[in-house]
Amino acid sequence: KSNASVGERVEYEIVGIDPGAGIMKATATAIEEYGLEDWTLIEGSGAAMTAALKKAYDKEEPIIITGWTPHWKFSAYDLKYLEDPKGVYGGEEFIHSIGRLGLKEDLPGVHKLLSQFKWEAADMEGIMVDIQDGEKPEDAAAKWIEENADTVAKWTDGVQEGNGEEVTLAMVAWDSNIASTAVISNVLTDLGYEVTSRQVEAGPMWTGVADGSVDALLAGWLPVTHEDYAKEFEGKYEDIGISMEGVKIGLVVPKYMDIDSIEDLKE
Ligand code: PBE
Repeated sequence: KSNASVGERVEYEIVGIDPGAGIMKATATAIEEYGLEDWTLIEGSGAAMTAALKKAYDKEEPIIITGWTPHWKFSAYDLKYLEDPKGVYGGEEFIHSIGRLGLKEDLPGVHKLLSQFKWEAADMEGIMVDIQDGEKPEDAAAKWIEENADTVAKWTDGVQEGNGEEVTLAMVAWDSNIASTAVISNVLTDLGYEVTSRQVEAGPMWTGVADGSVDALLAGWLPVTHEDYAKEFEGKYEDIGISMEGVKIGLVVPKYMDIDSIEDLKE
């Protein structure tokens, strides 16, 4: 068994997430570019992926997942990205706040807040860890806001308060997006807005902003992850600004696996 290839040991499966995620599209491209025709990308969800990761990790079994940073899994487990010499997953990614057209005119306070919303991977990861440890997203967000009043004061600087105006944020149940949406919802609520977060799939998240049925999304990962969505809806949304730099997507494995590169999946 020890002579078995990585492919044999994981049954030629890469554990993916929801089919609309950019990382799924990138992984389909990786399978093509690296000649991994024998491999299957399994569709599921972020929660199913982390459950599979926990199960394998606890038994020190091999597993390959579609992973991204920031994410609590890197705090909970010793993991590594597989090198991607062909650059299929891009390099440094950025998280953009994307608003519907007309948001600035209709809800200038919300627009200004999003244009000033900027934080670090460690901030988001701390909230993700608390949620993973069992805290409700709104409680973890409230705690973070309390402990980071200076940062939040920069976001809200000069922001017009609300008077019960409704704001709808579209989000996908990615742990990272749950954290960011909880924080911004909390800040907007404190400012006097009436916030609804609408959980959808990635495609509908972008569609909702583009057709104006939701006000904004906080998980616009660019330039690579959501490139297709950004192109498809070009001109139908406003890129309000970058909330986080230095984020990343790729194939992730436990450090105890003796492979380092996506090329090692091909034998
Ligand atoms: N993610 C988290 C998303 C963007 C945010 C990396 C899973 C995606 O792949 O589309």
